[in-house]
Amino acid sequence: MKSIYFGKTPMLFSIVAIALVYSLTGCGNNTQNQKTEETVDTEETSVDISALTKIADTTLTDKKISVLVRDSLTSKNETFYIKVTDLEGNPVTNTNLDYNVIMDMGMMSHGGPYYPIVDLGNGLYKAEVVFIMANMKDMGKGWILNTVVNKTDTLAFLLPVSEVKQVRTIPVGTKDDGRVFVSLLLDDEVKTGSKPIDFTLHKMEKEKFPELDGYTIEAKPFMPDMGHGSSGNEAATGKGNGRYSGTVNFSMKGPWIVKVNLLKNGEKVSQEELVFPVVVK
Ligand SMILES: [Cu+2]
Repeated sequence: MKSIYFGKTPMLFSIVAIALVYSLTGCGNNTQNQKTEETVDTEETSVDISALTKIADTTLTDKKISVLVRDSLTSKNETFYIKVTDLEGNPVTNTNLDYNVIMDMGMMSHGGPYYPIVDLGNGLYKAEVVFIMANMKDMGKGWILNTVVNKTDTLAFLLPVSEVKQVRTIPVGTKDDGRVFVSLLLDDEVKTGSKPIDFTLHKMEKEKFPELDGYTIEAKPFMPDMGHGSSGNEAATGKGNGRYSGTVNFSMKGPWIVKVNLLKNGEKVSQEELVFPVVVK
């Protein structure tokens, strides 16, 4: 059930149970008995569940599936969480959970890049999706998260994905891979100093968006108002699975941009330089 649905009828999949749950605000609906005190360790950081906001939930006969986000979902590379509990709210750990995403734009539908689900234990699962655009008013249902429970039940959640404040995902043409989505994983505001800078790359291949390795990502901070850059920057190199990590140095407070180019064998292979704004506090 990993298919991505194109065409006018994206919801024509075999469904035992469908629930469309939508909440316009971060306050969530039916947020009773959410005792979320526990902390789950993942490979990179621990997830503080109490800091997450429930944006949607639905109930199957014997379990409840909730979608949790850190703040809200915007048009960029986003990590969010899916929680499985019994009807009393206790974690259910033996679920086979999978997911895919599709954007229903009314006249057409398309997918987007997404990473395989990660079982964090204790009924909590991590999903990571690059929302390559925001939901558009009066144009279809917008982004739909299909969660597949035990390979049989598909639950469709409407995801409220709004326009990102500072652009973090930009498509660019490349020499070898056609259109590539470059996603910067950096907050809108960061502190001064040297820090890691992470990217993901995905290309388009028919209806899919595979992870893209084999590049070096040059990331150069620049302060347009003052006409200077900084020293101590290191290009982002591949870590596998389309993930890249480098170092940038924001040497003073104020508005910066990060100028990004894709390189192969030291040669620039992206059609244009990408510009990501960052506010340094
Ligand atoms: Cu779209």
